[in-house]
Amino acid sequence: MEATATPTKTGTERSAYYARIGQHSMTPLWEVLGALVPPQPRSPVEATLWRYAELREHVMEAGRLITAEEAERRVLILENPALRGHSSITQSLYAGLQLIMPGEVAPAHRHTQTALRLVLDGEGAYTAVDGERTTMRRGDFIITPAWTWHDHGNLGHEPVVWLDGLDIPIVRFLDAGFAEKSEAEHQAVLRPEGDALARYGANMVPVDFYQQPAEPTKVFVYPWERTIASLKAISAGTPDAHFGHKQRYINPATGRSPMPTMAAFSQLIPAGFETRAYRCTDGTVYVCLKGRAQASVEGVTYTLNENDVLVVPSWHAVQFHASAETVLFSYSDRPVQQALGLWRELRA
Ligand code: 1HN
Repeated sequence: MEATATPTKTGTERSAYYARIGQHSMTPLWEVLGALVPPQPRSPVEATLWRYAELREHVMEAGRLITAEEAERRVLILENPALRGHSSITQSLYAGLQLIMPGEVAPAHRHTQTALRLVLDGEGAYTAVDGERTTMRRGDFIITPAWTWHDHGNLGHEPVVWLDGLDIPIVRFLDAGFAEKSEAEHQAVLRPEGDALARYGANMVPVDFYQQPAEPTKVFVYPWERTIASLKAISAGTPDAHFGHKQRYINPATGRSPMPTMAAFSQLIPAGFETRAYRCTDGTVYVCLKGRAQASVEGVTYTLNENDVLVVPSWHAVQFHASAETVLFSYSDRPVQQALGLWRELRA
């Protein structure tokens, strides 16, 4: 019979043992159990603010260093300082600022990662998704569903910058990524601009259309004009204590997030309003589209101006105080957490 361990076994004996079992690719659970199963999320992600006024010149410099064609996508990744080298803004999400110069084309490709775009700066660019082009205007929220062909172009006279949000870390975690380049630089235009919104985005769908579970959303553009009109109309009412006036974007054919892996939101916080402390398990990327606000994340204050990006890690308490009427766009991995029964929130 093997001798039972006494609690007094020395650190040296244990280390020697760990080294021996290490030779067999084994490691003791008891050294890591607390970290593996924490009583509540302890995200390594750092709350971080990217100030567009400081970033813009660096983004523009990329326009002089590399062409969109050479780069395939000319993007500066917003990399969380705690996750350098991982191309991630949170553990599950990617964010980047993409620049397209007048006359340029970002060639057609497709991949199993889902992308969202939020247009920030400049006019005259378009993005094409599965045969339909859409003009990109500031504040427009545009989706490139997984495995749909997409290319971008700039037909105007100024540089155009948008935020890309992708589920790259999720797809990488699952080792489920595929990608393909098109032979053609841009895809054929099969339908006129606005077709998807007219057919699927006017509280009606074609008579014989029933969305299939794995089928991508048909509505792929949520124009700023519509978002701001609804937020403004709603803001005549009483703001929610934790959010101000907050809406989530849906696929109207399902009532669910238009992307299986990411949720997107828009909220209006009235001038002078302070939201109460709020935590949720989905680390969230916020973009200030309008106004100016102070964000307090676990007691640290950040000032958000137009086009600034703030990441709030999982289970960090966040509060906003709007100095002027503020509109925030945000996205997170909430649909994944909800599908898995993991999502939680706490309203103080
Ligand atoms: C991508 O396809 C785009 O289409 C942007 O604009 C950023 C980052 C990683 C992988 C694919 C785009 C991307 C990307």
